[in-house]
Amino acid sequence: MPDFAVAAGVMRHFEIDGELVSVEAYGSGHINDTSCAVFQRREGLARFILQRINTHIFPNPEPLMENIQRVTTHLAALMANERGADRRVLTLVPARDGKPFYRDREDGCWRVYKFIEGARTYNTAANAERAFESAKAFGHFQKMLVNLPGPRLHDILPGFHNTPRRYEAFERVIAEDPVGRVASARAEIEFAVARKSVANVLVDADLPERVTHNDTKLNNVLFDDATGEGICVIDLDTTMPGLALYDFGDMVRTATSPVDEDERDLARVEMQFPMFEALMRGYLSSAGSFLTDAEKRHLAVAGKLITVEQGIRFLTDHLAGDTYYKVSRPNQNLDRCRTQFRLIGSIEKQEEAMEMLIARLLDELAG
Ligand code: ADP
Ligand code: GN1
Ligand code: MG
Repeated sequence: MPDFAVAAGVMRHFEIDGELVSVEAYGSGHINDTSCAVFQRREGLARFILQRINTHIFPNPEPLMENIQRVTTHLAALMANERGADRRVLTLVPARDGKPFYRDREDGCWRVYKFIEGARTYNTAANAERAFESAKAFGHFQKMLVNLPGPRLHDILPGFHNTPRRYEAFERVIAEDPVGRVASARAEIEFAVARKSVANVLVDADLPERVTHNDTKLNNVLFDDATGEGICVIDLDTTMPGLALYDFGDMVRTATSPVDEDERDLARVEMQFPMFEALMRGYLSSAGSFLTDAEKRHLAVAGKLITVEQGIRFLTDHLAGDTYYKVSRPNQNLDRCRTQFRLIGSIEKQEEAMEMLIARLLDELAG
């Protein structure tokens, strides 16, 4: 988190009147540094989200911010007449030079969003209604972007959800073993290698390219405190061309397990079937109208596939010496990998039931 003086120096470059009174670390993301900045203005206190973009992972903020600007402007226009429209889409605060971000003298890149009040994120779903709401919100987000006027969005991280390429990176790090951790992760490596055949399922399926979010963790939806509605999809860094099913898959990965991603008590990790059903119903309620038959046919495999991909990403980072995801304790990436693999085991036991449910819900939809 930036200290107060640094934050004040940065915030001066944004179109905000008033005086910064406090700044504190916010959220639990693995990539960017997020803070909440409070301003004293004539009308009273006002909060803002200040983010330092991780330029190690996103070295090119211009195209990234151009994507976010185009997407948020499009969504705001489509929802302009809805109740509480300004809480349903992120609003960037421009820098004083008119750009959507500010670059400091050390090449740090910063952006500011209006704070959406009266809403919060959750790391775990707690109940089926929340799972339903999250999937409905992400499906709605995809639906509203089906007709995003051209040109194609920038491909911010090429191959981001190309699972076979993730396997290649995984195999490279095993061969190099840069920090000597391979020997102590044999069981996890074996588990991952045994699931390699699933990696190609979506890339080989000839599915339509869409504008997708690509980081549809449960905690990237803001839920209204009063109604529980999933009101706003946030964390738009990876919104770019992609496959709808990776988004659905990541909902299954993050909303069906009752525990945090780095839980050490693996007995607590499971794919909770009622949550899966709620996700399917929520997603189909908003995305059912535009998904093609080929996409619908692959809904069942998406959760397992993305959980395999995420598991090997965490394992790759552990073997590489924790260079990508933020860690706050030793072996955290290994723990994160283990929860993913445990979840896969639980999905594998329920695959048939998942397929049957999907067939039933698709029949209902076709009605
Ligand atoms: P990260 O990439 O680190 O996950 P996010 O963009 O998801 O960053 O933001 C981190 C946290 O900040 C979110 O989980 C959410 O709680 C909060 N947050 C982000 N944007 C807003 C906003 N506009 N209004 C209110 N809270 C927000
Ligand atoms: C990262 O920023 P955050 O925490 O929402 C990652 C996602 C992973 C996720 C796993 C740009 O997302 O791809 O699924 O961690 N984002 C990037 O928790 O790599
Ligand atoms: Mg996030």
